[in-house]
Amino acid sequence: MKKIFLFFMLGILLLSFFTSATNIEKKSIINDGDVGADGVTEYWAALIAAGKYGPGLAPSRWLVNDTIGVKNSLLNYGWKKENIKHEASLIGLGVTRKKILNAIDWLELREDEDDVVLMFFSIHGYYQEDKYPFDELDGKDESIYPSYGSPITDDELGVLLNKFESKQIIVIFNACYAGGMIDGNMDLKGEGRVILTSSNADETSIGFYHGEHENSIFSYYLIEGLKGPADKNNDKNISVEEIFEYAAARTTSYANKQGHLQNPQIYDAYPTQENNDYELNIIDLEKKDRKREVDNVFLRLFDQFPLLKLLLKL
Ligand SMILES: [Ca+2]
Ligand SMILES: [Ca+2]
Ligand SMILES: [Ca+2]
Ligand SMILES: [Ca+2]
Repeated sequence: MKKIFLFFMLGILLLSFFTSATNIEKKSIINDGDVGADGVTEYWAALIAAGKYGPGLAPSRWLVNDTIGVKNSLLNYGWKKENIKHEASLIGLGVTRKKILNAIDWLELREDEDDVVLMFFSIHGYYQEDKYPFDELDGKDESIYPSYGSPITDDELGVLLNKFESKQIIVIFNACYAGGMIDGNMDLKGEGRVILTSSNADETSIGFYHGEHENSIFSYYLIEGLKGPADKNNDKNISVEEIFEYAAARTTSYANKQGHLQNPQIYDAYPTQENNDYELNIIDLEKKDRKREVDNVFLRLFDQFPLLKLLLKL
C-alpha cells in the first residue's frame, strides 16, 4: 500500500514538473506582464473588421476588404504573419465583442516597451451619452460596434490601452464618428501614441467602389499610400504621420466631390515632447518581400484565369 502511495506521489511530482516546464515554455513565447524593453523591436498588429451585423442586414464586405488590404501591405514589407491577429468575418455571429477584446489582450500579452503596436479597426461607429467617467465636452462617448455584443466605448478602449507597455502605439479607426475616439479626456490619448480617425466626431465615414472592389475611402487611400507613395520625405520609411497626410487629404477631397463632409483626424504624441518632430514608422520600403510579390502576381493571375491553375496542377 505504501509503495502504491509512493508511486502515486512520484507521479504527482513528475506531473507537476512537466506542467511547470510547459508553463516556462509558454511564458517564453508570451511576455505576459511588464517585462520592460528587451532590446528587440518587434512589430505586432491586430486588424479588426466587423463585416457582419444582425440577421437580415447585408454583410459589409468593404470593411473586410480594408483589413485584408492593410494586412497585405504589412506582409509585403516584412511584418511577420504570426505577429498579426486578423479578425474579420462575413458569416455567423461575425466579429463579436469577445473576439475584439481577446485580440487586444493577445497584443498586450506579447508586446513590450520597445515594440511597435498597430491596431486597425474597420467597423461601425456611433456614440452614446457620456457615461462615468464624465470626460466629454460634447457629452458623447464614441463607441465601436462589434457584430455581436455590447458596444466598446472610447473610455473602455482607453483603459485597455493604458495596460500596454509600448511607447510606439498606432491605432487607426475607420468608423463613423471616429474623431470622437480622441476628443474626451479619458479617451485614447497618451504618451507614445499616434491615433488616426477616418472622420471627425460629427461625421460619418463612407465607402466606395473602385473597379470590382469596394473599400472604405479612408482605408483605400491608406492602403494605396502604404505601397510607397505616402513616403513624402523619401527616406524609404512610411511613417504614420505621412500615411495620415496622404490619406486624409485624398479622403476629404473625394468625399467633397460626392457632396459628403469627411475630415480625418490625427492625435500625435510620438514621442511626447514640445516640438514633436519624431515620426513613428510603420513601413520600411527597403524590406519589400520580393518572393511575396511574385506569389501575389500568380495569385492575381489564377484569380483571373482559374484554368491556368489547373493546367499547372497547383
Ligand atoms: Ca521588444
Ligand atoms: Ca470618453
Ligand atoms: Ca470621445
Ligand atoms: Ca518617410
